[in-house]
Amino acid sequence: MIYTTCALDCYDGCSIVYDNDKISGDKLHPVTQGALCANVNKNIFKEPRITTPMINGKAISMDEALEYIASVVDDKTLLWRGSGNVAVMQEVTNLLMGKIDGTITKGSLCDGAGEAGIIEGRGVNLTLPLEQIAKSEVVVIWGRDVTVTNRHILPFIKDKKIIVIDPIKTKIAKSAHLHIQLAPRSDLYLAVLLARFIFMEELHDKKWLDKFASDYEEYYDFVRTFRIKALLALIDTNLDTIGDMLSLIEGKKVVFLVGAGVQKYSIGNEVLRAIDAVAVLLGLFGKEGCGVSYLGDSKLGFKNPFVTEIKKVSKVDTPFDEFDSVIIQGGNPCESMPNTNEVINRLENVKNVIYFGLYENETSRRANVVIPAKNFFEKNDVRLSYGHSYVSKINKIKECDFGISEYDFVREIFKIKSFGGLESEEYYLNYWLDQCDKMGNIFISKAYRELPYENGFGKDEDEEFVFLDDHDDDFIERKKLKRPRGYKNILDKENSFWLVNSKSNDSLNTQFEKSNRVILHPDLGFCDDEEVMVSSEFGEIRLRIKNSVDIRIDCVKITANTIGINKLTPSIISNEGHNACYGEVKVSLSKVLI
Ligand SMILES: Nc1nc2c(c(=O)[nH]1)N[C@H]1C(S)=C(S)[C@@H](COP(=O)(O)OP(=O)(O)OC[C@H]3O[C@@H](n4cnc5c(=O)[nH]c(N)nc54)[C@H](O)[C@@H]3O)O[C@H]1N2
Ligand SMILES: Nc1nc2c(c(=O)[nH]1)N[C@H]1C(S)=C(S)[C@@H](COP(=O)(O)OP(=O)(O)OC[C@H]3O[C@@H](n4cnc5c(=O)[nH]c(N)nc54)[C@H](O)[C@@H]3O)O[C@H]1N2
Ligand SMILES: [Mo]
Repeated sequence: MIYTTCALDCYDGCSIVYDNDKISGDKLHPVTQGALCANVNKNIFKEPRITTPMINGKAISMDEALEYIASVVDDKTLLWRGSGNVAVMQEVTNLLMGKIDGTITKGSLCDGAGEAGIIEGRGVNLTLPLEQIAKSEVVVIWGRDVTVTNRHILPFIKDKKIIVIDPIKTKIAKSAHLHIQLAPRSDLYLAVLLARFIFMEELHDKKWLDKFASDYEEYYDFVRTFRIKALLALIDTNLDTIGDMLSLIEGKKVVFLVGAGVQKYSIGNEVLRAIDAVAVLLGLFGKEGCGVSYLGDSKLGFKNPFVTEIKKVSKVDTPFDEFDSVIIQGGNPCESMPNTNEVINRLENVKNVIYFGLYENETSRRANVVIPAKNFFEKNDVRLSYGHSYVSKINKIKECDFGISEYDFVREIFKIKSFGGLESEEYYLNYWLDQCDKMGNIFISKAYRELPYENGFGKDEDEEFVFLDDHDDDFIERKKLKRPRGYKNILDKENSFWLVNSKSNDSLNTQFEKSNRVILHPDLGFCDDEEVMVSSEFGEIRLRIKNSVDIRIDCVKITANTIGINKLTPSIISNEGHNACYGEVKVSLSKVLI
C-alpha cells in the first residue's frame, strides 16, 4: 500500500491510497474522507498520452530531444508554465531559466485579481481552515461552484443555511435558502449595497471595528457615493432580496466561500475587497465559525528554493513572438489563455516552440518540439493546497518507461551544458517538507492559523483592515460590440450576452473531456443541439445549443473545457494582480446559415 496525493489544480488536493493496482480516496484524510472525483478515478487513465519525443513531426529519442533543447535555449528563451500539475517540483525549471538568463511569466490566469484585493484589505491572504467553516451557521457561496470545483468541502457545510450568489442557478443554488441570481460583474455593487444597509440598520460591530478597522465611518461615506437605485439595477435585484440576505446573516456565525468566478474582471481586486468589507463590518474575522475563504496562497510562509532573479513577461498577454524559443510546460495556452487567436498568431512567429506535457492538444499540435512528461503517479513531489492547509507527499506509485520528470529534465540539460549548482531531487523535496509543522502524522503549512486574523490584519497581525476608498471603471466605455458579418442575426432584442465562465465535472480546465456546448435560456428561442455562431470582437466559434432555465436570459454559459472558448475572450489585464479577465466580454449569437 502506498499513499500519494492528487496534483491536479483543484482546491481539494486529495490524498490517495494505492493498493493492489487500484486507487481510492484516503478515508482517514480530514479533507478527502474516502472520496475521489471522476478526473482522478477515471479520466486521467482514459486520456491517451504522448509517448515519444518529436522534432518537426519525427519521433526521436529522449536523449536527442534533450540535446536539441540544450542547444537552442539561451537568453532569448521564454518558459510559460501552466497549472496542469500544481505540485512544488514544477518550478524546478526556474533554475534552468536562471542559468541561461531566460524569461518566465508574471501574473495569473486564475485567482490573481482577487488575491490582490485581499492583500490590499487584509495585508495577507490566509486560508480559512475547513474546521472553522464546519463551525459556521450560515454559508454564503459567492461565485464558487462547490459541487463541481470543490466538492470535498460539502461535508463541512452540510445542514447549514446556504446563500448562493451566482448568475447561474448552480446545483447548490437549487437547494439553498436564498439564491441571488445577480447580473455578472455586479458583485462589487452588491457588496457595496450590503455594506450600506449594514450601516443603515446599525448591524455593524462597532466595538470590534474600533479595534480592527477603525476607518469604517469613511467607508460609510464611500458606499453612500453610489445611488441605491442605480446599484439595484446593475445587480438586477430588489430591496426585499437584500433584506432577506441581511436577516439570514444578522447575528450569526457566517462564512463566505468566495470563488474565482467573481474576479475574472478588470475590477476583480475591488470585488474581493468589497466582499471582505461586508464581513469586516459584521465583525466576522478572527472568530470561530466565521471568515472569508478564497483561493489561498499555498506557498505563503515557505522559503522557495526555486525563486531566483529572472526576467518576467505577462502571462496573460504574453509577447511570445519576442522570443526565439518558448518552452510550454504543464499548460495549454492555445486553449486556456484569453484571446487565443492572438496567442496562436504570436506562437507562429517563434522558431522553437517546445511543448512539455502529457497530452496532445491545440498547443502540442503547434509545437515543433514535443517532450512527453511523467504524470503525478510516476514521480515524487510535494503538494500544497489553496483550499486547505494540509501538505502531502506525492509518492511514485508506478514506473513508466516513457516521459521525463521536470527534475530530470533540468538535471539532464544542466549536465549537457555543464551547469553546476543543482541539488538532488531528495534535497528539494525535503526542503519543502522540513518547513512544515506536523499535526500527528499530517504535514501542515507554516501559514496555518487556527483563527486567521484573530489578532489583527497585516503580516504581523498588528494592522487594521484597509477599506476600499476609490472606484474607477471604464468597462462601459470599452464595451463596443462588433456585429459578426456574414451571418443573419435572428434576435430582435439587443444581441449582447455576458459570457459566464465556469468549470465542468469531467474536466480539469482543458484536460480530459471536451465540450462543444453553449448553454442559454430557452426563451431566446433556440432549439437544443442547434448550431450557433458565438462571436465577440476577438473571434467567433460554432457551438451547439443546450437550453437551460438555470441561466439568466442575458447570459450564455460556456465551460472552460469548450474547444475554442478563448477565441472570444479579451487579453486585457486586471487593474491589480495582473490577472486574466475572462468574464469581461459580451458576445452575440447568430444562426448558422447552411
Ligand atoms: N475561458 C476560460 N478560460 C480559462 C478559465 C476559465 O474559467 N474560462 N480558467 C482559467 C484558469 S482558472 C486556469 S488555472 C487556467 C489553466 O490553464 P493551463 O494552465 O493551460 O492548464 P490546462 O489547460 O489544464 O493544461 C494543462 C496541461 O498540463 C499538462 N500536464 C499535466 N500534468 C503535467 C505534469 O506533471 N507535467 C507536465 N510537464 N505537464 C503536465 C497536460 O498535458 C495538460 O494539457 O485556465 C484558465 N482559462
Ligand atoms: N471539476 C473541476 N474542478 C476544478 C476545476 C475544473 O476545471 N474542473 N478547475 C480548478 C481551478 S483551476 C480553479 S481556479 C477552481 C475554480 O473554481 P471556482 O472558484 O468554483 O470558480 P469558477 O468555476 O471559475 O466559477 C465559479 C462560479 O462563478 C460563477 N460566476 C461567473 N461569473 C460570475 C460573476 O460575475 N459573479 C458571481 N457571483 N459569480 C460568477 C459561475 O457561474 C460559477 O458557478 O476550480 C478548480 N477545480
Ligand atoms: Mo485556476
